Amino acid sequence: STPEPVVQVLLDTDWASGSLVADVRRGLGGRPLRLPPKWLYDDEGSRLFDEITRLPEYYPTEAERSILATYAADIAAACDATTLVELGSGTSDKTRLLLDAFAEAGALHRFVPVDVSEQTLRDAATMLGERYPDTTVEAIVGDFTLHLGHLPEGQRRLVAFLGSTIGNLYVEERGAFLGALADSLAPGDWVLLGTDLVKDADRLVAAYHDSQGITEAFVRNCLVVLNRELGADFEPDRFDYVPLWDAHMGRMDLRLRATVPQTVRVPGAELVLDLAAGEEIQVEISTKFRPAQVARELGAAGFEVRESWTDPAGDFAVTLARL
Ligand code: AVJ
Repeated sequence: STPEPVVQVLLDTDWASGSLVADVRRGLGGRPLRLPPKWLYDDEGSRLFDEITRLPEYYPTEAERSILATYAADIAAACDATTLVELGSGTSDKTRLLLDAFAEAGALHRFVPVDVSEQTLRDAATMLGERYPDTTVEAIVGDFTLHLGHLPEGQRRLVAFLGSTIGNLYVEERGAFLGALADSLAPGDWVLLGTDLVKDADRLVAAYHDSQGITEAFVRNCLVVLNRELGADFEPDRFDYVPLWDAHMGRMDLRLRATVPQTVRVPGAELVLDLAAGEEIQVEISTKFRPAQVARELGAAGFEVRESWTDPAGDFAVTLARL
């Protein structure tokens, strides 16, 4: 029988005691009002996100999957990694395409999925341990913005960061993240980065304003999280969902706009929020990249692009770079 996967827990199990309070104080304590997107992913948020990935309007998931399905063998052949780390691995769904290719090539010894959701991670780790008996699974329950220093040492590492999750970071956060990643790796280690690409505004807006209202429910859920975790009294019905394409910044900008003037109490963060009608809370940005920009941002952190693959429509890119 396969050994139980090793799961290292670096995250506080009590959400509210962690960085949520600090994030809310910082984000809602002044103007502009904003919340970091990581708080969208409680159990309900993760479930809604999973639904989003199956929406006809939401093209990125399928585009990235098709790239990995077509080029996983090329990726495995292009790099000499023996450890695959996946940041924000979730269900490790698309990763199986990579793991299959590496299994074929025969060099991979270890898979290290990193995710904030402990249950999702445990389930994925058990499933992968059974499916890839020759690969040691060492899962880490952690936050990729905080715990890069805990990546396993030794062996040649490939760090996969897929799904265009990097696009949820502001440009200065991306710089800090890639810099910290480079610091935690050694020369010769690899990164595999998934990035959504700039395209027609109509398609971009449709991808974040689906006809079934799933994305709207996903974004609105952050208010429910604050109510539950911090005892806040947000009334989600008093906000409109506003998805904007910001062509100048090259990003989707997902906001909640107060429809009426209101006072919201957030006791867990010792905060009282007076909102005028029309005031907006920015909940998530989703940056859309140009290939040259991906290379530039990787390059600024010391990574050199080896190869980049796109789907036939050119909607999405997967880029392999070496430190
Ligand atoms: C996969 C986390 C990058 O920005 O497209 C989807 C999140 N938000 N619909 C994205 C998301 C609304 C998604 N990420």
